[in-house]
Amino acid sequence: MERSLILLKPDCVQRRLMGEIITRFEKKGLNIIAMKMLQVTPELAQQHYAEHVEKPFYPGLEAFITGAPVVAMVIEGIEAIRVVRDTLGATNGRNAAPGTVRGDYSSSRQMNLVHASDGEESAAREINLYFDENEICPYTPTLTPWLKAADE
Ligand code: FUP
Repeated sequence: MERSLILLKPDCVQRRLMGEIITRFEKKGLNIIAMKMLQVTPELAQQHYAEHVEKPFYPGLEAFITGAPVVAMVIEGIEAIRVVRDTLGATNGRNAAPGTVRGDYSSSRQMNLVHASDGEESAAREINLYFDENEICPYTPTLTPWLKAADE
C-alpha cells in the first residue's frame, strides 16, 4: 500500500471540476483517506515547491497556487503514487494523453488542475505538510473483494 498527497489546485476549484476529478479517483478504486479545503500561504507554497523556489517560473507558480483555495487529499492504494500520476497524465496539459485528467481538461503547463506526489519520499514529506496524523482516516472499503483479488 502507498499513500500520495493530492492537491486539487486553484484552477480546479475555480472551474468547478473538483467533483469530476474526485469521482475519477473513486471509480478507479483508490481510497481517499483524508480531505480538506485550505488556502495555501506563500510559506506553505515555498515548502511544498522547495525544489523549485529558485527557478524563474517560481513567482508565477506561487501566485497561482496561493490565488484561490485548494483541496488537499491523501489517497491510498496499491502502487497509488504511480497509478494517480498515470491517471493525471503528463505535467503539461498540452502533452497529456486524451483520457487522462489533464489530457481531457487542461491546456496549460501551470494550470494543470491537480498535484500528486512523485515518489514515496516526497509523498511522506508532502502529507506531513498538509495533514496531522489524526486527520488521516484509513479504512477498508466493504467493496474490497470486488475491487481486487485477495493476493493482490
Ligand atoms: P509535477 O511533478 O508534475 O508536479 O511537475 P514539476 O515538479 O515539474 O512542476 C511543478 C509545478 O510547476 C507543475 F505543476 C507545473 C509548474 N511549472 C510551471 O508552472 N512552469 C514551468 O516552467 C515548470 C513547471
